[in-house]
Amino acid sequence: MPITLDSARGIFPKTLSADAVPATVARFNQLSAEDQLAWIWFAYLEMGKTITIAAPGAARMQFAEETLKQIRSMTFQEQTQVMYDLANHADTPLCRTYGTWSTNIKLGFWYQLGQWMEEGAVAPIPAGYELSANATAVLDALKGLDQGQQITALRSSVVNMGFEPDKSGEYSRVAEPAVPPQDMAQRSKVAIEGITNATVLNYMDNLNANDFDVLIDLFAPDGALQPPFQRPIVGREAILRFFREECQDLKLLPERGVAEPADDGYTQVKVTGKVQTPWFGAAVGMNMAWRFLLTPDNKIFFVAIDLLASPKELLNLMR
Ligand code: 45D
Repeated sequence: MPITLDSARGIFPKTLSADAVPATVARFNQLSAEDQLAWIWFAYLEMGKTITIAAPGAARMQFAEETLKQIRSMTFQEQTQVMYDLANHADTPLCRTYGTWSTNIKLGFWYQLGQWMEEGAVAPIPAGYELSANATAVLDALKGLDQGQQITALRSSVVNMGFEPDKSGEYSRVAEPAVPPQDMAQRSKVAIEGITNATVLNYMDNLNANDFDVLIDLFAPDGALQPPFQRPIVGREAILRFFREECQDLKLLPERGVAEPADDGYTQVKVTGKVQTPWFGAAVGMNMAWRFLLTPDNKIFFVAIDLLASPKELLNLMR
């Protein structure tokens, strides 16, 4: 059978990803806007008991600054309306602006609003507020997940807010500036038990060094990358943009893997290990798998990144 993107997506089918995350997000999406906002607030408080979010850098925040200033100068009632609009995906100028922002700018925006809500500068969730039975059930589901899964669910609730840019017609995306790649002298190299494939090792090292121009050369021209719970991003140009906009300062800590021949001279490689996000640093290690399909000349035809169902999955390298 010739290798296609669809067949590539099915390599290492025994990999168990954290289905509880999309399940929780789907339940969250069914809640009313009021319930959604309160739910995020309680989830955020719950999370804050064990881990702290890192404050976003100034470079990241400059893009949200105008909007944040505008919100801060509003009455509590207006502020609440803005938050409802965001949760309702309303078609307002502010929701359109929000829709143009990259994930990290959206997270930084809410980080700031959260701080202001705690300080009382922005309309808080009223003291003694009681979550609806529905929202409580979804919150309980979230509490049952591991931390890596919790932050993934929380992130997607933030990313999905605002007016969908696809519906805005022409729009320009707004992302923080790309950081320069890490200095050669400061780079470290990963070691992966069971893996000597240079492409896989270079993938990890260049992503860790924010060296996206070198990283993208590891991909075949029609190569694809599939982030957790998303459809594949296809082609070098789109993947490079994704790396620059969403993948700065990640820390990949691969641990072990297997490499096996596949059809047509291709090689399939599965690696498992941890990933840390700059938002939480070493406090949250997400259990991840990378499933690579490499061409005969050792270029990445496909790589899927999966959030794993449990730490036990770190040891599952079976086909
Ligand atoms: O609505 O190899 C309030 C790829 C209340 C690339 C609030 C990758 C009201 C290739 C609390 C104020 C990227 C795929 C809201 C690897 C309200 C590759 C605020 C993987 C919203 C390995 C809420 C990378 C707030 C991965 C402030 C897996 C919420 C990265 C903040 C994963 C939530 C990163 C935050 C994750 C969540 C980051 C900061 C899951 C961050 C999550």
